[in-house]
Amino acid sequence: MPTSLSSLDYFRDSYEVRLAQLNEKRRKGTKIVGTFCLFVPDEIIFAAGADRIVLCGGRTDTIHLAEQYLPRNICPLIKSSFGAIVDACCGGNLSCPHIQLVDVVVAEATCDGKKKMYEILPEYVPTYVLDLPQKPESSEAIDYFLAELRKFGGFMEKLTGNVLTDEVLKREIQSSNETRKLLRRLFDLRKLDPPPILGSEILSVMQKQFFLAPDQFRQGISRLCEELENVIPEPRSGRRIMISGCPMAAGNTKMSDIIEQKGGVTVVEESCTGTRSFWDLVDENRNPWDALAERYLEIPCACMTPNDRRVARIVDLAKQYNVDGVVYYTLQFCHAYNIERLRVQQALKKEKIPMLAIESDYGDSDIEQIGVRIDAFLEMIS
Ligand code: BJ8
Repeated sequence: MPTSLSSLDYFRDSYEVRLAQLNEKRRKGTKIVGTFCLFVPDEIIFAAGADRIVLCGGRTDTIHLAEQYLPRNICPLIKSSFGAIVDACCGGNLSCPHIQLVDVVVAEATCDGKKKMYEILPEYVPTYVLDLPQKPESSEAIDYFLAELRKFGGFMEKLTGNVLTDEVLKREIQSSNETRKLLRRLFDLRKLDPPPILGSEILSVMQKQFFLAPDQFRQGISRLCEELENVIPEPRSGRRIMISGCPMAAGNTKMSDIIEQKGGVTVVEESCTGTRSFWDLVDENRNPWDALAERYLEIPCACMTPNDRRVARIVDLAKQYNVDGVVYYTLQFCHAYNIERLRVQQALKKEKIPMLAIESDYGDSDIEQIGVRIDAFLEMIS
């Protein structure tokens, strides 16, 4: 679909600029951390004087490589990410050049598939695993997570040789909050009816959030907000859809594309490539470690139990964005999101908000069939 938004060019060009920046930083001795999940706080990495890039794979072409090592029946995000690493480390091929840039992977104990993949990673790249309590609302969880974050801080200090002070950490918290507030401003614009921008356009921007440097990303988001606020953009009409579920990592725009090719318009994504990454701020008036532990433990990921917070958030977002329907998106074999679907469906049903559940991988073979189901869903809610 054609776009008239010139600020999106900034994001298209930003990739090469960032790659050059990362190479230069490495040359000068800055440590680069690769991450796979929102639960790893950027603030700690930056406060220790390192940089970070996200390594989550959204592409199909590395999956067959991963399948030589891992079972086929695990989620495509894990296979795609692992395949890129194997390709780079064993084949020397840079199907994804990012792994060559990182000094260490900071992984996290979330779903079983990722946890087990992280046990194999040290054969290819140094890996540190941040542990997470699985019941974030239990009374012991916050202390446990706080201790884990402090341990991680110690690890980062050793890696970089820098001392991680509270003062610098507070500065990084402010910086990350600034990004979160800007994203709120951007997403608020999507509440307009019709929205001024397509969901697929927003997704391509959000997929760069944890790859670009924070100031580089903020510059682009500011420009985009200003353009959407000041230039009267071409309205994007269609049934208003929320996508809720698994992350859509760079390379995977399948769901968003199908919805918009069929005439719907995605107005919000309840996802780690959507609201989950920025909705809540870190409290700037508290001890920075306590504030980080509290905020990060509140990320409503389906790997946590119970996860009432997410169910409530989805209903709230559906109302705030005045959606006509929710497409519940699960990556194939992601049991956490797949099983949580039932509770989400029940909560939405109570509010009379229609929902369509779709489970898919990164391949093309089901595009037509998903299209037929989306067509029928859009017709039903019109
Ligand atoms: S905070 S959603 S980024 S764990 S890899 S859980 S799709 S089976 S990515 Fe995630 Fe952190 Fe949670 Fe977000 Fe399922 Fe696949 Fe596991 Fe996945």
